[in-house]
This record gives sequence, structure tokens and C-alpha cells, in this order.
Amino acid sequence: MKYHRTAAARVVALLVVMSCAATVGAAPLVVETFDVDPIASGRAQVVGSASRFTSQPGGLTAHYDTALATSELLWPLGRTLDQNTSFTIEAAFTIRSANFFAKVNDFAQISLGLLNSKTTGTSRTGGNAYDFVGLDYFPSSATVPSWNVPALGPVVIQSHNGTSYFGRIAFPFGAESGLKHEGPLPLETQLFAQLSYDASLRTLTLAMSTANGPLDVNSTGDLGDFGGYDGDISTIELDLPLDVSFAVDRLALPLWNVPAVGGSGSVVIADVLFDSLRVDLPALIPGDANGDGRVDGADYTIWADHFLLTNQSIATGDFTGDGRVDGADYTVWADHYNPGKALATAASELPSASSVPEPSALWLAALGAGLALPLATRRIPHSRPGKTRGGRRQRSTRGPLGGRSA
Ligand SMILES: [Ca+2]
Ligand SMILES: [Ca+2]
Ligand SMILES: [Ca+2]
Repeated sequence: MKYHRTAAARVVALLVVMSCAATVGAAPLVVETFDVDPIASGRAQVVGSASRFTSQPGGLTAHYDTALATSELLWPLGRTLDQNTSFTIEAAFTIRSANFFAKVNDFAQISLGLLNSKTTGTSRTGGNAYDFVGLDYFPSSATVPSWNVPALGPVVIQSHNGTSYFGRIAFPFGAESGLKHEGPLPLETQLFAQLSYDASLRTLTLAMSTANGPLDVNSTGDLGDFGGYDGDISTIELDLPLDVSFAVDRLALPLWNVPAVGGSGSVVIADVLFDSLRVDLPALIPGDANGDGRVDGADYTIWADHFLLTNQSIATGDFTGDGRVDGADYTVWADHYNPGKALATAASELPSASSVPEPSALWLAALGAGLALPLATRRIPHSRPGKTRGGRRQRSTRGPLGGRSA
């Protein structure tokens, strides 16, 4: 055990005479099923042109066109998530075939995910769009070396830290994200995407499925390995380098403006029908400040670092939910101290189908099917060889795009 009890904590331990029985529920941060227009109802905020988003009962169509000015639809998370907190992002959507266009030998994306409402600007390729965690799908066949195919992957744009714009991008460039043999994502097919961020492993994993089961997006895998690092053909993994940080506070459908490299015009045009969007924290264990599924010294350190501060959250040591970090929170931590216990991976911790609106229920069924198939080859994340906190497996997760827009 590496943490040390501070003097303040020792005092608190003496002062605390009441055991707090508080529990911390797993509340979703955003659940959007488009039962009503999210813009008209005020649930979501538009940046740019509202006409790019067309609401209908049970769905919303986003009109991606990279020649148009950036527009965004934003749902507040109610808190800021950073690299130290585990979370999941889920989306059910269909890429329409009508009007679909992907320019050959150019490079732009269909995107969804979490961004920072203060630091994420609208100039995606001009370098003012910091802090993004989500999914990028590049349907074009870009002439990037070793990547002349459509590409899909989880992506993180880290907070501005003085590095170049492309230096802030973490994306599993290369074979793991390139849909070389799998081909582009199917059109007119409802797709289920789940992005799971595991703060303890610093891994962002994208799992794709349809109503028929897991979708093959990774059969070639990184360096030619079947299924990539986890042996699962329905997932694409991204390991974050230790120096990457981010802070995000909105669920977003960002329709980026991306100038064509070889001249004017659109690189990607796509009408995408969204049926549901959801952002969840994993089922939280009381005392688990960093959301890694364990109540241990790392959580104690977070608690101690915020001792006696107010306007705090679970992530900063307020386990009782009263906003203040104090002795009662210490007691919650101590009562649940269990460094050996970790939750299962996020996918198996999804809420029960009965608590989820209809579109997600279908999705859960698909995810359930997805979980069953790769069991034979799936490695248990916490026991993956070479993947430890102290000696992380070395792999390339980001790199220059040769001047290409991203
Ligand atoms: Ca995989
Ligand atoms: Ca923890
Ligand atoms: Ca408290």
C-alpha cells in the first residue's frame, strides 16, 4: 500500500463516530431516445445551424456534410469527465444510403462522442478543437500510407498542452482501425456502438454490433493479429499514453467542417438517423472515486486531496453526495475498502433491459450476443500480458497523418 495517511485523515478517523450508510447509485448522465424533439424541448443545445438536425418521433437525423460550417448538437452531462473516470457512451444509428457520398482519396469523418463546451472550438482542422472522446468513422479511402481503406475507431483529442494539433490525437492508426478486409460500415443497417473508457487501464474500446450480433470491424487486427489486442473482431481498442489528459462535459453530435485536400467540395455527405444516445458511469462502488471498480489507496488519495472542499463530486471524494468532502466520506471509503474487488467490464455492467427504453433494449440484446461470441478468444482485460500500470505494453496509438485533415 503506497498511500500514506495524512495528519488530517488521522484526526478525522478519530472524530468520525457515525458510520454513514450512503450508497452511490449508477445514474446515467444522458439518456436520449428522441421521444420528443431534443432541441425544441431544450434538452439539447445547437451550435451552428439547427437545420442540420431533423427531429422525428423516436429519432433524429443529423446531416453530415464536411463542406458546410461546423454545427454541433450538445447534451449536458451535468459533470465533467476526465481521464481518471470510467464511463460508457452508447449510440444506435443508421447511415442512410440516400445522398451518401465519400470522396475517394480524401479524409473526413462521421463523428459522435463527448466534448468540452469551453475548449472545443468549431475549427476541427484549424486546431482549436480540444478535448473530444468518441467515435470517428472515415468512410473514404484515404491515401494515407498503410491505410488506403475506410477507417473506424475510438478517438481522443487531448486537452491543449502545447503540442501540435496532430500531436493531441490518440487514435489506433493502422491495421486495427483500417477496415481493410471488413469493408465499410453497412448502410441502411441499424448499428450499435458502445465506447467503454476504462480509467484503470486507460483504454477506450469501441464495440460495434447490429441486431444480428457483433459486427466484424477488426478481423484483421493490429499487426495482422486476429481481432486485434483483445482477440475480439467486434472491438477496436485504443490505449491512451500516460501523458494524455482530457476534460469533457457534453455529449455531442459534431458535424465537422473538413476542407477537401485536393480542392473544394464535400469529402463526406451522410444523413445519419440516431435512435438513441446514452452516457453512463459504471455501477459505482461507494468509495470508488476514480471509477476503476476498486476501493483502494488511490481513492483515499483523491479524498485526502479534496478534504474539506465543497461543491465536490464522487470523483473528488464526496461519497455521501452532500457536496462536501469530509469525515463521513472517509467512513464510506473505509467501510468499502476492498482493493482486490473490481467490477466486471462495463459491457456486462449495463443496466437491466427493463430499466432502459425500447431502442436500448434491442441494443442490449445485440451486445449480449456480442459478449457471447468472442469468449473463446477474449482475454480478461485485467490480466492481459504486459498490460499493467507499471509497465504498459508499448504500442503506437497516435501519429502524424502526413498533413491530412483528421
Ligand atoms: Ca478487437
Ligand atoms: Ca477506485
Ligand atoms: Ca460528503
